[in-house]
Amino acid sequence: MYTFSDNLLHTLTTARKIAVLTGAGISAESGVATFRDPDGLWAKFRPEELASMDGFLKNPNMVWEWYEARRKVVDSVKPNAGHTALVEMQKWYEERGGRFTLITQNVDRLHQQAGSHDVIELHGNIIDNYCSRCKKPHEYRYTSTAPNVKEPPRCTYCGGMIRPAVVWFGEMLPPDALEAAQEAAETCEVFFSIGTSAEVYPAAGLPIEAKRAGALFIEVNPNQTAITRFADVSISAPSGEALPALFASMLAKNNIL
Ligand code: BV8
Ligand code: ZN
Repeated sequence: MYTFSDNLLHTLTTARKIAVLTGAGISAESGVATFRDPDGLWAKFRPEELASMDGFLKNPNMVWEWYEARRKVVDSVKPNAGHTALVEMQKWYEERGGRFTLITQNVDRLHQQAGSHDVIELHGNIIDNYCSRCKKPHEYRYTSTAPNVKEPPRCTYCGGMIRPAVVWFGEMLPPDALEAAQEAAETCEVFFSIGTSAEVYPAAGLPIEAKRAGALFIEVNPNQTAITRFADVSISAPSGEALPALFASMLAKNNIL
């Protein structure tokens, strides 16, 4: 059973500008492996080997198969109670004329599947594909029924290798997504960092930018991270439990307001 201070609940029920950054941890309770937890995706590999253009060019089939294996997981899982709580919070604030900006590093689209709207995807998504040479979008889609594709398909326009529409290490983030995320961080009253180790930049800089701009910084993570020491409130719990409990406490507090 989680209890939250009256002060925190008062702040959350009276604030009208909220920004949230999520990472792989929010999808963990759906059954999607995180990156840096001991059993994480990268426990077996180094990120540069797989999630980078160099890695892809050096070993296209291995990188392609890694993404197909992840697509298979993403295709089979559902959003969890943490995703759903964020959908309900977005609705609650918007019904009161507030602004609730959801920024994610995740590429699994579970936030959208749960019902969140206007999700800012800093690192792209694992569903779409495009040509690594001419950049044209490619229609390939992973499906659980189709025979597994062992190497990157070829572009119908230029013959280039097709790649997943994620942002790899060393690649710029989509400028409009990054700009929208920074604007939300700089103007919000409350900033949540949920399920991220805060090791990957520029995403990891957002919570600090928000705090510097005067926001209340709340971290939700069962483990310590690189930014836990800056958090005003640290909720050391799995997001699938903590977020529904927090939202329920907000509603209870609000009903007596
Ligand atoms: C950039 C998409 C400008 C692909 C990802 C050298 C050359 C180039 C760049 C750099 C360089 N050195 C450093 C950099 C910058 C680099 C960077 O930050 N590197 C780090 C490792 C130091 N950044 C970049 O390259 C970015 N681009 O800077 O461009 C530029 C360009 C050229 C040259 C210089 C600069 C691009 C970064 C994007 C990389 N793409 N993913 C894919 O998914 O395959 S990153 C990858 O990490 C995922 O997107 C992931 O979301 C992200 C962050 O990881 P987390 O989400 O935090 O996941 P993690 O496993 O780490 O943590 C999970 C957390 O959840 C844990 O804390 C755990 O405790 C918690 N948890 C577990 N269970 C739960 C839970 N929490 C709550 N509830 C639970 N139940
Ligand atoms: Zn092409």
